[in-house]
Amino acid sequence: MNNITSEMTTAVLTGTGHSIPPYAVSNEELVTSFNQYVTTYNKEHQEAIRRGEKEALPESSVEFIVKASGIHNRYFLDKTGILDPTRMCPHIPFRTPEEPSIQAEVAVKAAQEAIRIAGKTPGEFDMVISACSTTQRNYPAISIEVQKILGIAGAAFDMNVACSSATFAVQLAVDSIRGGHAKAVLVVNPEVMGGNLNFRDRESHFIFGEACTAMVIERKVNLTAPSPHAFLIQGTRLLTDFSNNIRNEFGCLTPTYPKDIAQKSQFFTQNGKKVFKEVTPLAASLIQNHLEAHHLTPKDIKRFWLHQANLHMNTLIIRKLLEREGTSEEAPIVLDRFANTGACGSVLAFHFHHTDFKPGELGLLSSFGAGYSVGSVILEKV
Ligand code: CO8
Repeated sequence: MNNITSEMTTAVLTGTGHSIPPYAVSNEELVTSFNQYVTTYNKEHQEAIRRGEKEALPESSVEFIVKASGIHNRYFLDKTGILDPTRMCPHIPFRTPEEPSIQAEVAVKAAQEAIRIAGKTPGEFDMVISACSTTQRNYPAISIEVQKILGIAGAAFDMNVACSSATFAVQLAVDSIRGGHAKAVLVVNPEVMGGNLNFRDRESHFIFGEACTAMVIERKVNLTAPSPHAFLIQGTRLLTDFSNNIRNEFGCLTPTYPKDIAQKSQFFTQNGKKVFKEVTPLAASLIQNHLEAHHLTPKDIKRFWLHQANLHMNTLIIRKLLEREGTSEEAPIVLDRFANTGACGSVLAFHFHHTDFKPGELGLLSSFGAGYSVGSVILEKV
């Protein structure tokens, strides 16, 4: 392959962007609201609890949340509804089809930053992928709405591989460029989670926060000037392994379910301990195998931008890969501020921690989550 042909089929990440919703919610605020709900519930059911017909609900605690997850804070589109112990669900006013949807709106904000950083204009793109865990509606695709708002030609589609959606979308974008189907791809990850979270569930009420990230992936031949943000995508690897340990039942058959099941089906549920035990080795071995396939070792990697679900998971993955403790420069953490932002986690870690790379240095973006699913992307600074 001559140089020009290879540059036309080589994919480069040239810009990332983000948008964070306006309302910060601290552990203290979440726990106060949760514990008010618990007090009211236990009071209302005190007779049944005394008779042993119902179990008293235990309180949540800030200390537990920090110790078990490393999370201190998260952001949501609304906090009054979430923190109201009689509601515990965000207030998000319904929008008519004539108005931009919430997911498209947050995606456009993140996309505009990524497009600016990449030094491009919307007219230069020919593909949009919206990749995330949450879906505001089934169709028309959010990506097509984003495409319309930004004025992008070509094709757009949505995909969902839960928390791994961003890395899976990177592989699709790279393959589209390699196959000649696209010249420049915009990937957006509009995670709007408030409606799927059960804020009355002690095990999961603290886990998630909302965010949107965006990535510009384009042909290397498009690169005209050196940029602190441009990284060659050396390789991608994906893995899935079916598990019910993280599940959201909501879908087109929900109206046919018995009422109590239909009601519960909207919520995220997980067996956190099992997920922790099973996904940690899965992610570490996929990364290790991916690097080996590229004749690399973890020691060749300057930085791992890992999925941001749990601080201890990331610590263990890095210890397994490097055979020693990692530093915050080797594996930056953003979940303390943003919590688990689904598909956005590893992209946020990249977005805030990549401008110190020198040409030739390597980094690795990895996400893992429901499915189970794991993705790995090797990036080389150009
Ligand atoms: N406050 C106080 N105590 C608590 C609380 C609480 N809030 N919650 C649990 N406890 C207690 C338990 O009752 C238990 O008590 P005991 O020992 O007396 O039985 C004790 O604390 C320990 O509980 P756990 O075993 O559950 O605690 P862990 O140490 O396992 O920590 C975590 C729980 C933090 C959830 C941890 O297991 C974890 O982070 N696991 C990995 C989770 C993960 O990575 N999930 C991936 C999800 S991302 C994805 O792909 C899905 C995307 C979908 C997004 C859409 C969202 C809407």
